[in-house]
Amino acid sequence: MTHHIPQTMGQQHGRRSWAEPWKIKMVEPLRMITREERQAAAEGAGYNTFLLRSDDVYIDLLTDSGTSAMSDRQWAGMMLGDEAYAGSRNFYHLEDAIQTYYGYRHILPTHQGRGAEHLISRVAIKPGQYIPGNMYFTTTRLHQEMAGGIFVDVIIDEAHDPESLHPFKGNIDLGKVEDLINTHGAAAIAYISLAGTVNMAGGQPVSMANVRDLRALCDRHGIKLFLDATRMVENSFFIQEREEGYAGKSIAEILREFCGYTDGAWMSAKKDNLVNIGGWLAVNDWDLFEELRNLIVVFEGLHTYGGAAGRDMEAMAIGIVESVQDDHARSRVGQVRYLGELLVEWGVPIVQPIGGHAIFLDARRFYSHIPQNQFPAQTLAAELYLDSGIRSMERGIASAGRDPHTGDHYYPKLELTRLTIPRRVYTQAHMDVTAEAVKAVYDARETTHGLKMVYEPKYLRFFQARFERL
Ligand code: P61
Repeated sequence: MTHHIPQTMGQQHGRRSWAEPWKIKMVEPLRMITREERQAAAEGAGYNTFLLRSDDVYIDLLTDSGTSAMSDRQWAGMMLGDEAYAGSRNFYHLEDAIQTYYGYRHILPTHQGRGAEHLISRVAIKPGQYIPGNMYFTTTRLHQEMAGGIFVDVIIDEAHDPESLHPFKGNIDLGKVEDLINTHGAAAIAYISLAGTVNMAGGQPVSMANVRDLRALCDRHGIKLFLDATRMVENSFFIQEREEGYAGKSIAEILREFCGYTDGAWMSAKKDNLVNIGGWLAVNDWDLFEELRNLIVVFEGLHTYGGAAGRDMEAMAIGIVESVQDDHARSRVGQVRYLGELLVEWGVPIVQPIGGHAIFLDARRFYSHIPQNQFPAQTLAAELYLDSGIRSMERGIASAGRDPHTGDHYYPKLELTRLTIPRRVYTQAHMDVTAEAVKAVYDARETTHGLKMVYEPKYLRFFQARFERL
């Protein structure tokens, strides 16, 4: 027998290892149920991972939204909640953190990201106007459509190709925006909707050069540029790593510069900002702010709490400061990358380059024998759960929904299953278990059949749809 010398993660990559910049103070036990119980749970959930009880899940990679572990500082901050109806001190802490790290002037807290999307869509879109954006996001596009707007995808073509290795696959194709302006006129554009690390494309970043060029284009035509800042910290990490001139700048400096090219932002604080619930909306223009500040009292709450408790605003303010630390960002994206590199090494098809918050399995290549209208990505999420109790999320035809004008399915080029890594929650061993489970499902791919949808809700159907096995 040859003697095998074990290697650390760092040694496998020819470098020194790094570790998470925290240690664990409190744990939550996990439970694994039997294969028979998982079969019953999957059937009961209509093969939709959103309908599973979390008690029936072993490793939960459904989402990185609201699933982060808070720090001891954040929990201490929760005890300092000032639950006054008006003018809570925690609001001013949050306002200060957003002004300092994101750089926007006027801030409104919301209950979560879609609360902010609702308000900005209502105020900034006139019925019939176009909203060019770097790939759709489910809630973002729905609020734009419900405000009477027409979303137009202007992301670069490479974003729709899971095998393209373009380093900034979240970039907007300025030519596509110019074409839209030439056809309809600048007045027909409500604003440009730019997202950092584009979720549906696989967590792909936008370069600083791209946002700078967009700013210039917007200035030439008098169009506003709004940012979905949900995962902008992770986007800033990729700029630091990949873009010339940024290796020596901190994540905080990069974030601030990037936001500085935009007119405002909405945020799901449940991601980068390391809280379990919350969001915010921020703009620089006073008149726009006045309108938003008035509307928020109708839908969210008074402008100094929006949809949040004082304690939650405090946790957000502290989370913002923690999130922009370079070692946090590196270990966060590094853990995602660790899982992805194992899968790439084993020949499992995933979206590349590996993104910031999740591994996206390419269900089209994974199940090349299952046609898109038999929901290959939904099938893969169900199979992974049945194999190992790991919960993932469909990001393909079910998520894309239907065109509101024709009623037909949207047929997205990307048919993906997302393994989303919560921040500061799981260990490297959980990533190993996950990688091996994906490999087992991949090895059994040829005998797997697709699904049919048997119940379809009207809005955001993927959340509550039910399926049966074919
Ligand atoms: C997620 F299946 N994301 O990724 P809210 N912008 C962006 C998001 O990623 C985002 C929101 C706005 C979730 C939760 C979720 O189809 C789904 O705080 C880039 O969730 O309201 C949320 O922020 C909305 C899961 C949302 C979904 C929609 O898991």
